[in-house]
Amino acid sequence: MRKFSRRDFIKYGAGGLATLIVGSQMDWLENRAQGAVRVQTLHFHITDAIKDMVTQNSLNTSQCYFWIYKEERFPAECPGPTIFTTQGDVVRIVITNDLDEPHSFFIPGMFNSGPIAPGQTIKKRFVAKKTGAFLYYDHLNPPVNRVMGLHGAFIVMPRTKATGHQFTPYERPTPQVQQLFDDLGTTEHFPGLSWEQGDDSVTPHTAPFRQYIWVLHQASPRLFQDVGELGSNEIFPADEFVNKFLHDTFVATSNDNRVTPINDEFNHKPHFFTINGQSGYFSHHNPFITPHHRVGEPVVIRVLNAGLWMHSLHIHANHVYVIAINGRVQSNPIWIDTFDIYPLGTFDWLVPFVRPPDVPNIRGIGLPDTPLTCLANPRIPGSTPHPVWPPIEEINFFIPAQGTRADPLDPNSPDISVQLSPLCFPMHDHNEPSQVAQGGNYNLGMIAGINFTGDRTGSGGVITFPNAPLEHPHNETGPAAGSDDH
Ligand SMILES: [Cu+2]
Repeated sequence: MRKFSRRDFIKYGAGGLATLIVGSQMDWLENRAQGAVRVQTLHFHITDAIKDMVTQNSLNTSQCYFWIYKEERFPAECPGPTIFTTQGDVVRIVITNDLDEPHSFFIPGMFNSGPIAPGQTIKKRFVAKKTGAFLYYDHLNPPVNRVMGLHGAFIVMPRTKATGHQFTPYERPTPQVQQLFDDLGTTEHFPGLSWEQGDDSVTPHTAPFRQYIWVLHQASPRLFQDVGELGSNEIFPADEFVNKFLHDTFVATSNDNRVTPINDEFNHKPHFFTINGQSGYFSHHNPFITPHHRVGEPVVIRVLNAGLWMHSLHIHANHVYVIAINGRVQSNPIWIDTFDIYPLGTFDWLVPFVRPPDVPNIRGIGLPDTPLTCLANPRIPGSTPHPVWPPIEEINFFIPAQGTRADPLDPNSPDISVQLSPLCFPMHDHNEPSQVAQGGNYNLGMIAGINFTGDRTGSGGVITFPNAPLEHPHNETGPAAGSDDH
């Protein structure tokens, strides 16, 4: 049930996903693997919130009601904060249920709070016994409570690496995945850094253990409102929820997503498709979601589907290795650019951050060697034949031309030129309905990207393209940094 008196408001596009590290110190943390708040105990409230969605503006109000896990030091958001810990660590958690029906906190195979009654606070502890990327969620009245927004990511890192090997994200990687990580930064195929290596000597510097968490979700303002408006002792029927979410008749004519009042004709299908609660340009330009790295700086992306909808994520610029599926480390880490994920599914990608394959070279697409030479460009004064990489023509190009004013008659109006740097590539979902928002706003859906900010594998040493973000998400000086002995 909705609690108007205590619900939170979520401002859209506020930034990255809040990150918490719980438990003891660990090697990868001491290496500044994650910029995050360190805590000994998680303090969660199960509560509700109204969020301004991606299409919200003063003419077209567009809000959605959610149930959320709110960690007490962070602003309200769906999903809940990403929690990092290390295998073997004890996780302490205090959870209060501020809503009017029983809720829970559940991590498959690791922890089950059991039902937490309305108004009740529980205090528990558990051991993070296996490595990997897990969803934490409310598993009561499935899938209603989870899909209403009660979910987040729980990442367990290995305490050590195997002797004579490089770090992987797993306690027991398969030999094939171990080989892949051992090859990063040590072979001709993967020049640059290994996953566990950072570099403080450059600006912006490169953190070790580069890792991104993508929690996928779909939001239906009409359906979530119906759940929120139930009486205090009522439980929304799960089969009705699923049926409306998936099969309600599509109505394209209403633009009314408002929580109050809402158009009775409006359908119950999802209208918003999010990664870490963001979509469209908010996710695409967010360096906490879209990796921004140089060639030779491999990253891991953990993808977790908290929703009810299947997605098929397609990443450009690099093929990626699928190193784990649904928690299982792969013995055949296939090399792909598109991969399916189902409700409650997870997969881990290793993005090698090799030179983008559209750069012509001698050995073949994406392979490391000398780039071919391009002709002089007659449109660029003084252009002479030069290697096609680094992409100096692209990164030095402006659209429209530099110095173009918003008002051509006013020399003091803003320069509206945009530099084509860093080199940006999309990641989008091939399940087409997810590319829109609110039934039709294209490119405001489930998209992110992969951006190349430089190259550390060329003969000229480490180079950085213009406009690389200075605030690195996995950096102790990042916006979420801090510590707490709560
Ligand atoms: Cu594509």
